[in-house]
Amino acid sequence: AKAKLLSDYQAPDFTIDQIELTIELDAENTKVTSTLRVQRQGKHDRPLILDGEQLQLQSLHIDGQAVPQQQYHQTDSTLTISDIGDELTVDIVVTINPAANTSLEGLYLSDGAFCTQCEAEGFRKITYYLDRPDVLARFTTKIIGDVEQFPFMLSNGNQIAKQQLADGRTAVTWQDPFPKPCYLFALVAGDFDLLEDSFTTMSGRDVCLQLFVDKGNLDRADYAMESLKNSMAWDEKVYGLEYDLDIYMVVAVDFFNMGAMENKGLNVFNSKYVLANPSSATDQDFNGIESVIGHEYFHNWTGNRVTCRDWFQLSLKEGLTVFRDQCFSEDMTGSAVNRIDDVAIIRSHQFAEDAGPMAHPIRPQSVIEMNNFYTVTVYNKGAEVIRMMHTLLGADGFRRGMDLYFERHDGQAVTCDDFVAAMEDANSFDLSHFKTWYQQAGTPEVTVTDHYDADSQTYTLEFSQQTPATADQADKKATHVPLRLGLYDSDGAALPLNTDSPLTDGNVYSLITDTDTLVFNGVASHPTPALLKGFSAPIKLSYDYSDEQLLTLSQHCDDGFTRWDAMQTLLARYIWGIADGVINEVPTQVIAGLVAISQNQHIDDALKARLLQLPTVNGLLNQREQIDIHALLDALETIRQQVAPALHQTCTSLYSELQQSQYSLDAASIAKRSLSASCLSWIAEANGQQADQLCQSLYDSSDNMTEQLNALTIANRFDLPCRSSLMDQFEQRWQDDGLVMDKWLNLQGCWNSEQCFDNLKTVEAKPFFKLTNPNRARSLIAGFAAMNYRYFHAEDGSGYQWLSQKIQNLNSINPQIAARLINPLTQWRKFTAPQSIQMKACLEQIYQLKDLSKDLHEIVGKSLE
Ligand code: DPP
Ligand code: ZN
Repeated sequence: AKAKLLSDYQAPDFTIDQIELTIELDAENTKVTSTLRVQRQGKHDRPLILDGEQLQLQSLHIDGQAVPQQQYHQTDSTLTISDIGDELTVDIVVTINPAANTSLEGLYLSDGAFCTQCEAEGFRKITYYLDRPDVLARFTTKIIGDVEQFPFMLSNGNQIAKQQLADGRTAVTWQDPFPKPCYLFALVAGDFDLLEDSFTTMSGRDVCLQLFVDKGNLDRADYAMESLKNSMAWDEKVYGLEYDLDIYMVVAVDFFNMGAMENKGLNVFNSKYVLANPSSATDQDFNGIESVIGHEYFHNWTGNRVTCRDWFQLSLKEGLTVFRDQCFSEDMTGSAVNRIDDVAIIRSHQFAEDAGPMAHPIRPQSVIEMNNFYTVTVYNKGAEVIRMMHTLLGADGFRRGMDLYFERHDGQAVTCDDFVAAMEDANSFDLSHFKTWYQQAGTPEVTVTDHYDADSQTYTLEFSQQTPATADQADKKATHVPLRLGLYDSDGAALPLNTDSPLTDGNVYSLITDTDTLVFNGVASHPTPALLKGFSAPIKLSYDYSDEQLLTLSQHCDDGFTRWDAMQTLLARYIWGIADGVINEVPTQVIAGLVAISQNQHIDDALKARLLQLPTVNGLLNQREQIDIHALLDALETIRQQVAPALHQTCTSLYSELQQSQYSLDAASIAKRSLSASCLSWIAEANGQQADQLCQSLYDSSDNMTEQLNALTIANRFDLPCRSSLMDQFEQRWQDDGLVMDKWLNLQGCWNSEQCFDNLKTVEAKPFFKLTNPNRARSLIAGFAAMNYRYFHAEDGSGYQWLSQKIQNLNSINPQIAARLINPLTQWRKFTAPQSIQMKACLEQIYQLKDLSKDLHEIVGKSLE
C-alpha cells in the first residue's frame, strides 16, 4: 500500500450533488441501487473514477443506457468509467454481504441489527462513489425490509414516505436536506426500545429527540438523554449554535469500533457511551457518556455543517470538537479536576505517541490507512492546540473567530488553515508562527532557569525551547508556546506580576523564539514560579524546583493543575531515584507533605483524591529513555510501601467519614467516592487484612457499580483473599450483560498474579467473551497488554507472545481493532534488553504474516523502521 500525501491534494475531477439510494436489506445479500447526479469540474477529459471495495457489481447505466464493458474497468478498489459527458446520471446496482462483514466498517450486522460506519472510508463498502469528504451531496435513502423483523428503519434527515410493497416488505424513505459527504451517511434497521423527548431551540423550534436502545435497556437510557439536552442548551449559550433538523436520533449498538459517530441527524453510538444506571455503570462511565454525547452533538456544527476538505484535516473537526466537549464537561461539573484528567491522557498516551514510531503532527502529512490516524494526537493534542488559541485570544476573541468561521464556511469542506485564518482575521492576531503546531510532531521541551537579585528586587526567568526529532521529521523549529505564569511567596501566596514584557490576559507569556528572558520588578524575595498553569501548552517543562517549593505549590497554589503537577513531579523524582538505585528512601518531608494533604480540610475531595495518587506507569515511561521496566515497577512498589504506613491512619478515618448513606450522582458525591477509593488503596497497601474486610463489606453493602467496582479493583490489584469470591459473585450477577462484564474482563486482564496466564485461558473460553466484539476484545486484551505491566513484560516473553497471538487472530477479523491493540508492542524502543529484543521479535513475526491488513502493515512497518 502506498502512502497518500497531504501535499498531493487535488480538487475532485467530478462532483456528485445528489444521490438516491435504495437499500434492500438481506443479511447475506443486500442489494444497493444508487442514482448519482455527476458533474465534471473544470475542463479536462479524465475518466470518472469511483471508489468501491468488496462490492459485486450487478449493473451500470449512464443516462438510462447500459454501459458497454469496454467503457468501464474494475479493480478491487475502483470502478473507472471513460468517455463520458460533463453532466450525467449514473445508475449502479451492487450487492454486498453484511453478515460476513466483521471489520464493522460499511454496512454490517450488530447482534441482528443492521448498522453502518462510514467514517473515514466505509461508504465505499456500500456502493461505488466518490468517497472523499469534499464531495457533498443531498441524500435520499429508501430502505426496504421486513417490518416485523425491523420495526425501525432509519437514515439521515427526515422520514418522507413509508409504503407497504406488494411482496409484503416495507419501504421507508428518508431525505436529508443538508448536502453532506458520504462519511456522514448512516443506516440502521432493527428492533429497539425507544426513549423519546423533545428540545425547544432558542428560536423556538421543537426538535424531537429519539434514543434507540436494545430491548430491555430503557432503564439505562435517561442519562444519555439528559446529556443530549444539556449539550443542545450549552452550544446555544456558549456559541449561539442551534440544531438544524426537526429530529435527532441516537442509536446504541453493541458492535462498534470507536466511541460513536456523528452521522447527520442519526448518531450511531457504542452502547458503552449510552447505557448507564447507578447499579450497572460507574461515575466514570457517566462522565464518558456526557462527554461523548456532547462530542457527537457538537459535531453537528464543527464537522457536519463545516466539514473537512480531506482526511489530513481531521483535527479541524476532532481537535475542535474535543475542545468543545471538554469545556462542556468542565461547565457541567464545575470542577478543576476535569483539566487534570485531560492532561493525564496527554502525558500518559499522547506523549508516547509523539515520541514513538507513529509520531505525526496533528495534521498528518502522510497516511497509508486513514483509520490509523484517529489518534490521541489528532484528537487530544488537537484539542490542546485549539485551547492554546482560546488562551491567546480570550473567550470573547475565540467566539468572534468561531462566528467568522461559520459565516465564511457554512456548507463547505475546508482546511485547518481556514480555521486559523478565521481566528486571525476576527481578532487581528498573527497566528502564522503558531501554526507550527499543525506541521510539527513531537513534544516541545521548555527549560527554565531563574535568577533573583535582591538589590534591584528583580526576578529573571530564562526560557529555552527545543523539540526533539521524531520518527517522521528530523528538524524542528521553535514554536509558539503560551505559558500561564504565577509567582508565589514562601507561604504560597500569589504575588503581583510586574513586567515590561507583554503578557496576555491571565498572565500568559508567549515564548516564540529558541530562547528568551522575562524580568519581573518589585519582587521582595526569591519567589516560587508556576510556569505552566492549567497546562497552558502540551509541552514538557523543566525547572529545577526544590522539594520545599514543590510542597508549597502542591499545598497552596491557586491552580488545581499546578498543585497536582507539583506533587507528581516530587513523587516521580523519588521513584526514579529508587529505580536508579541512587537512593533507598523517600525523604520524610515528602511523606509528611502527603500526610498534610490528606489531612487538609480546605482541599476539595476530588482534587485530594488526585493529589494522593502516585504517577502512573505510562506517565513515568514518557519521562525517560531505555527503561528497565521491572526496576521501575519495583521502585513504585517500594515507594508505596514507604508512604502507606504514614497515610494509614488518616486514610482509615477519612474512609469511614466518606461513606455515604445515599447514592447520588452530584459532583460532591462523586468526589467522595473517588477519594474513598484513593484511601482504600492506601489502606490496602498498609494492611491487607483490614482492606480485605473493607472491600468485602463495601461490595456487599453498596447499591452502586462505582463502589462495587472500587472494591473489586482493589481486591484485584492487591490480590486480597476476597478477590476470587467477589469476582465470582460479579460474574454470576452480570454474565448475561456483556457491557458490564467488560469491567470484569478488564480486571482479569490486569490481574497481577503468577496465575494470570492460566487465568487468561479460562477467561477467553467464557461464553460472554467474543473476539469479534471490540468492547470485549479491548477490555481483556488492553487490560493485559496496557495495564498488567508485570506480566505483559514477563522475563520469558510470554506476555508479548500472548498479545501477538491475539493480534494475529484479530488481523483477519477486525483490522482496525488489531491495529489499536498492538500499540504496547510498538513501544519496544523504550525498554532495555531483553524486553526490547523480545518485543521486536514479535513484531517481526507479525510483519511476516501473509494477508497482513493495511492497518497493521503501516503500524508494524513503522515500528520496525
Ligand atoms: N468522528 C467520530 C468521532 O470522533 C469518530 N468515529 O466522534
Ligand atoms: Zn469526533
